Amino acid sequence: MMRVPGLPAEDRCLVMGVVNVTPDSFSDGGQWFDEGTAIRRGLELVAEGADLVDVGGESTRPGAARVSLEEELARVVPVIRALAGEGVAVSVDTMRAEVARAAVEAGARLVNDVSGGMADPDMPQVVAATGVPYVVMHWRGHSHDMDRRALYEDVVTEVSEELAKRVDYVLAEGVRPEQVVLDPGLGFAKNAEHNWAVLAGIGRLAELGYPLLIGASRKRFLGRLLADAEGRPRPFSGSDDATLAVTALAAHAGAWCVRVHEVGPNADAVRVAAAWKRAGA
Ligand code: PMM
Repeated sequence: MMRVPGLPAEDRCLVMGVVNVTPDSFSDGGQWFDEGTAIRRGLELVAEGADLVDVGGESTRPGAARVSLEEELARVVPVIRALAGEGVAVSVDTMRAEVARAAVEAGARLVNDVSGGMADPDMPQVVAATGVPYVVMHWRGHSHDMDRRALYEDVVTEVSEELAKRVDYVLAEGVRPEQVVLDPGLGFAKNAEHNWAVLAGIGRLAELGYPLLIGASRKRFLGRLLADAEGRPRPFSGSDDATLAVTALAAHAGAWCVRVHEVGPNADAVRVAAAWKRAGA
């Protein structure tokens, strides 16, 4: 497995547990909004086997409006400080350079930027200065209108080319190659068909030469796959077993990390995938 400096080094895909400190995230909206609850949830995820805990204060659910900088800082910084103080490897899910800087000061060990440095032009330089790993996700615009940007001739080729351009850009801004982690951004300007193609194309995306993070957990395309006889999508909470299947397959295909809401079963799945791979090596 690829090693990323400053983060747990295991011979298997890592598991990143999600703590959304937001009132409106699409999959666990509002559940962990209170600061104390968010901290307890983070610790619970670690006890269940999370290698990293991803703390976010801005919802990226399709159609979501943005929160103010002040509000985002107030939501995430105390939670990050508390979890980092307990020795947890925390990542901050933010598109804002100011939030990334404050989060790293509070103890965050990774910056997870769903915009891949596109939303805030200061982000790559701030990340370069902190030296922490940086998740550059494939993104074509803010959530309020991302669905209309879901247009591709060949989604794997285009995501790969666009990610390569983002990498060139962030490296030119001073980020070092060993800081970079790539993420194809399932559900971000991608419909269900695009998401499946991207998952099937993990091997090609890995050819870019950077560790890959995959965030499929509870996303709409899983609910659609599992629709009932009337075509009604399965609710988010009913797609955790499907998430688990994606985790096992993604880990086997070489993903460096999976970002999930229910950590325990996914922590088991990455161990199954690692044993399977080892036996076949
Ligand atoms: N998805 C969401 C939020 N942050 N970060 C990365 N790197 N990759 C993702 O796929 C991703 C992300 C949206 O999901 P949520 O609202 O359930 O957190």
